[in-house]
Order: sequence, then structure tokens, then C-alpha cells
Amino acid sequence: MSDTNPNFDDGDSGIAVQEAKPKLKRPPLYKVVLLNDDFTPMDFVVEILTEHFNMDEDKATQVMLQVHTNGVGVCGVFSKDVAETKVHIVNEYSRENHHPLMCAMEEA
Ligand code: TYC
Repeated sequence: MSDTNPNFDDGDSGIAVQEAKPKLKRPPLYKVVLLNDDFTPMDFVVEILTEHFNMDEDKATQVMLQVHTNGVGVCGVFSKDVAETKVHIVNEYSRENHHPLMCAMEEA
């Protein structure tokens, strides 16, 4: 058995066997983004950014205007679970308030 297993070194074969390196990878991070639309009021977007993404009023206004101008803007970077939860909560809240605002996630 030991003679046929290439990873087994019986100590007198003269062959040094390198152990496999543990393949540890950091879990991927995800950007949560807002997309522009023509209907959602600017105040509502600022409210989302202050209430759900911990921004002060000035930062939230900057990010809202970035989305308004460029079509998309980043709200934050999170683990997969946290990003999924934020996207879900923001989209539900927007629907409840009858706004078409779209929140999404993409790998960072
Ligand atoms: N474009 C919207 C308006 O003019 C404002 C807006 C900003 C909407 C950001 C969505 O993610 C958004 N009322």
C-alpha cells in the first residue's frame, strides 16, 4: 500500500514529499449599489442612505447626486449575507412606499 501511494514517504525512499498548502481564501465582499431612476424623490434616496448605510446627511446627499448623475453609486461594501439583507430591506421599503428605486449587489 505505502509503496504505491505517491504522497506517502516511508522515510527511506529518498523522496521528499511536499504537503499540500491549505487553500484558504478570504470570503468575497459585495458592493451594495443604488441605481438611478426618474421617479424616486431625492429626499427618499437620502433617507435610505442615512437610515440603512450609516451616512450623515452631507455624505448621503453626495452619493444620491452621484447616482442621479452617473446612473449608479456605491452605498457600501459588505459580506454576502449582510449585502443580501440590505438589498432586500431597501427594495421592500421602496416598494412599500411605491417608489421604483432599485438596490442591487455586485462582487467587489
Ligand atoms: N433621479 C431621481 C430624481 O431626479 C433621484 C434619484 C437619485 C433616484 C438616486 C434614484 O438611486 C437614485 N428624482
